[in-house]
Amino acid sequence: MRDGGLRLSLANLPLASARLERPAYDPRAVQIGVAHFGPGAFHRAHQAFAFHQLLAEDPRWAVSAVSLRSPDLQAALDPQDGLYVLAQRDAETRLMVIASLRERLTAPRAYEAVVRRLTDPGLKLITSTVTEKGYCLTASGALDLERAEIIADLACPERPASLIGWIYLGMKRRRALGLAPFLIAPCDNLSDNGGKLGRAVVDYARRLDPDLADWIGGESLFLSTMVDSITPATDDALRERVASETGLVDAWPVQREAFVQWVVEKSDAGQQPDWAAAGVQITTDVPAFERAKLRLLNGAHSMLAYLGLAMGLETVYQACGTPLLAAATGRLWDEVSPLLSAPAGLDLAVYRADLMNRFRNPVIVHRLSQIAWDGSQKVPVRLMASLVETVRRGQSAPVLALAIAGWMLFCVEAARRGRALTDPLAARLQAHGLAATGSARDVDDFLHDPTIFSDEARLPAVRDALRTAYVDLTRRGAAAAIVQALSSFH
Ligand code: CS2
Repeated sequence: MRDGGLRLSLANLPLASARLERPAYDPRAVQIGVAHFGPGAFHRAHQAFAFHQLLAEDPRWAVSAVSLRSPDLQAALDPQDGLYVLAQRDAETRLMVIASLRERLTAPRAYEAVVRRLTDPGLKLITSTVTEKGYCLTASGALDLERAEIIADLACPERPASLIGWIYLGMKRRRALGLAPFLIAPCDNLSDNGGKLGRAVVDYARRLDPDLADWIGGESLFLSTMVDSITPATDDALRERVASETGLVDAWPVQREAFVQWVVEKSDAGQQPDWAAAGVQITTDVPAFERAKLRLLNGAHSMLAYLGLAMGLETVYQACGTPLLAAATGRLWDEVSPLLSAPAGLDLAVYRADLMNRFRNPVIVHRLSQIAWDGSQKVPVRLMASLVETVRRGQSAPVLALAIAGWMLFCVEAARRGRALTDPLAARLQAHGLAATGSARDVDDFLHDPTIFSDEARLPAVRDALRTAYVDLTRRGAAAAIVQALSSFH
């Protein structure tokens, strides 16, 4: 960060250049109606922006940003009165100051403040971006009772560490106070995210307070949502640009593409905002939107990450500018498309064309290494689910198989080179990697790990497709293996 510059804050906002778009509401005159768990860059570029738009119409929907672990957000934004700059990057860049995060809390050192927030009668909604691993689920989708956070939370439910533990505690306290429950709208890249989180919370509550579990389970409190906007990590270039173009220093601005979509399940439960004023689409068919996004966008992202990194590339833009990977992306979409039914209003052919344009946005520097994180949580839902369904239809999907094999080889290479993996199952993946010999047996080792894959991934036809892809990849390298996969489609 620049030293000595004027810091972004409510008091300094009038001093910013005209380039900075100001909020259309008075940040001092709004009330908190939402608690968001996991306020990383994605939340701040996406849902916090939606609530920022909504606040111009209705002051009851400001956000309390609750970090489950890291104090970094609070340290960066408290001196800025919660303000930060969102750079919307396309042919033209818009710089907007977002003022919806009216409170920042770091849960481990602010238990009482978080409880107070969750039991505030004005609090109506919880949203979350805790990534796939934050749901603490086993490979088959049940609450993972062996996860360290869940073990700790069950032992000490008044001092939770997980989102699940916090929802339970908030519900318990609200019920005791005779307050209505809040709604919960999780915003992670998982199909049926509302259903999954709801079942995990009820399962957790069942072990502590069966009566409360029935109460939570009996209401329709969990809304599934689909969220989408490509959000590269913040870098110094962005900080510099914000400072030089606005005249104010922001310790932690965020950036995203112009495209932004939030689809929320239609429901009459609880008190909900005027979603349309927040730019949100309401539908009875969230699963169809989620499937299309997860399998096409995120599936292609993960393929580009593992195969692109193997080819020495660094960004999605570079990868899609490489004819072989662009062709593999189109082929992966051909493999996946028959498994999808388009939700009303979504034309899959147009969606695919739009996706390719988004991937080719030259001003978005989206690092493949960022996408490669947490593969054990992403690969099963983005890629393996499609491969299993294709195989069950008696068809083949060589590019999907190559993408999954690409992840396995990525883990093996990391272990061999002593490179740390960013993944909640890093230790297990490293063990698989160190045991690898470069033969088809490596695939079996990954496949048979029940913490990563469920039974269906162990179908013989899935295993055979992965063995072929993996051996090809290790022997001939990514480029030749892609050529081979492209030539063997159906
Ligand atoms: C990406 C997503 O990092 C990743 O795994 O695939 O973050 C992706 O950019 C978003 O889901 C887009 O909405």
